[in-house]
Amino acid sequence: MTIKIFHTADLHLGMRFAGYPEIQDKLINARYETMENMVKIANKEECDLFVISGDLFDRVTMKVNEISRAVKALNEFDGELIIVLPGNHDFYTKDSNLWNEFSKHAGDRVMVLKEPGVYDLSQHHLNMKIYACPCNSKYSAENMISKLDLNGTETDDVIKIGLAHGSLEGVSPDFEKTYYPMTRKELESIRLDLWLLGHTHLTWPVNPDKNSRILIPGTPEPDGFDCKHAGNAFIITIESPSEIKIQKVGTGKYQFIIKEILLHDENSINRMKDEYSKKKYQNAILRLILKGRLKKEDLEKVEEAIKEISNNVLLLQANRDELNEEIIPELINSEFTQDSFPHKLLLSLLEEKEDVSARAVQKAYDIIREIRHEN
Ligand SMILES: [Mn+2]
Repeated sequence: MTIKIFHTADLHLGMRFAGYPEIQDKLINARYETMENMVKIANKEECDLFVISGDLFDRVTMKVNEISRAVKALNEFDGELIIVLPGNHDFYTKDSNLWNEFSKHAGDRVMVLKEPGVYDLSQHHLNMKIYACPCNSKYSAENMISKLDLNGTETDDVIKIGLAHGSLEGVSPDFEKTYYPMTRKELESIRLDLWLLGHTHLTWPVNPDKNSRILIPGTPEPDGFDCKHAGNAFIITIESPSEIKIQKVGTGKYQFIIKEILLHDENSINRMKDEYSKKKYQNAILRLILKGRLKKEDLEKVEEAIKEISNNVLLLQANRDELNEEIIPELINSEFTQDSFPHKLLLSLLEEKEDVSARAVQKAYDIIREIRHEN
């Protein structure tokens, strides 16, 4: 029997994006839209099982309407079962308002794996056992794998899938070891067919192959400039324990992009304008770090280009800290005392334009300013 799984994690519904007041509502909404979009993809791909490996929600204090909106999206799944693992942001406790409210809205095809343990899915028409390691607090120095009863894993011939949320050594940084730390060695030593993890927002492996047995989908909707991918999930087709196909699918709506651009003339300004006016950047939160030295009139053209790009992308942050006016006599006169050493030196270098490169003048100017600032 072929089983097809849609695997996601770390959607963080309810993330606030306070640093982006202009587009805050759009970013908050996008995460719900991505949830809906993922269910649509899973339905189109005829997945049997929809798995969320933790941090569906950003925090345990979600509003009732936010929780019901999430469940409503999940209830649209056409397959056999949706399983949700509480992560370290949406951890489970007995008095959890979040998960009690969630369960009120969830249909009978939605299962929250509240306690660590082995869940047999045969009553949901799936020849499969889930080894669940849910979180019960925000931080823990120990992972939940030790809580699992692993008797019988060697002989049992159903598909066995581990579900855990936490850091994986060498993949997701966890310097203080407070995020349920796991190691690959530890996971591989347990005879399960597959581990579906969550926690880091990066996708790992970036390009999974038929031998990948530990999977981290990363966040399906980018949440900041640290997220270098466009939002991913995995579709896993299991023919048998030895025949597993893994496919990465794009799921995100918005993307955060940082680019460093060196501007040296009008052409380079136009190239920048043309590139970032393209349709593919319409859903970008774009941070341009502009560098270089330009004539005064070209600096004005940069501002025009910035305006135009702003109209195309979702949000533009232009950093001009390293964009300066070109060195010309007027600039030297305005910055240095008449006939002082730097004034004389730089003007004479400018006069030798034929033999002294613009870069050399630039360097002299920068060094003089550096020394001046140190004193
Ligand atoms: Mn997490």
